[in-house]
Amino acid sequence: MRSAEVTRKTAETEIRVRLEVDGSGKAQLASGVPFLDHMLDQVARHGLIDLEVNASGDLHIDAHHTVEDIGITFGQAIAQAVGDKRGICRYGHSYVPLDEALSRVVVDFSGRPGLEFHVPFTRAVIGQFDVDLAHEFFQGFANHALVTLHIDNLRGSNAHHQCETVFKAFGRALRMALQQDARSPLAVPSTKGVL
Ligand SMILES: [Mn+2]
Repeated sequence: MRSAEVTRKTAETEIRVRLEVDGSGKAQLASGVPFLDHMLDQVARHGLIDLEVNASGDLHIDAHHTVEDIGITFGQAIAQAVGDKRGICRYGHSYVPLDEALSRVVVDFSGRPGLEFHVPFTRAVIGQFDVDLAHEFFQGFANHALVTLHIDNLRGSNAHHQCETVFKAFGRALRMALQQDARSPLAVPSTKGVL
């Protein structure tokens, strides 16, 4: 069972993430940020990850700390669930459209944190959600899952669609990268022997 449970508490937020990598896409989400719940639901569904997120954060200030810290905690949980990365495919990529919008996400479980985030949002907010926070989520994730992550929105005029295609493609890319490689079930996929 590739699963993990991580609780992370700071003066700003308390986050609990439980996940099962080889799940069926069930999600129980209570981040306190409804649009983020909608995005995490996409990651679970399209990544086929069972995902529970509970958060209480300093939303009276804004959603910044909560969204960033959920990215961090989700990244820690993925790293814990995946362990030494033996037998995983390592690389994953996906293109996802939603009407006029198209995004591409490429991930490498390289052991090194890195984020390239190129999403020219056409609006500053989606509902109540500050679009800057999408970057914060993925930066937190990349830093703590220790992945190289390239995120590009290639096209799109509706900011909700732009954001949703990014999260869906992220889920799909995770699924591909974390899949067990049937041809190489015991090897760490690196000539270094370690990831
Ligand atoms: Mn939507």
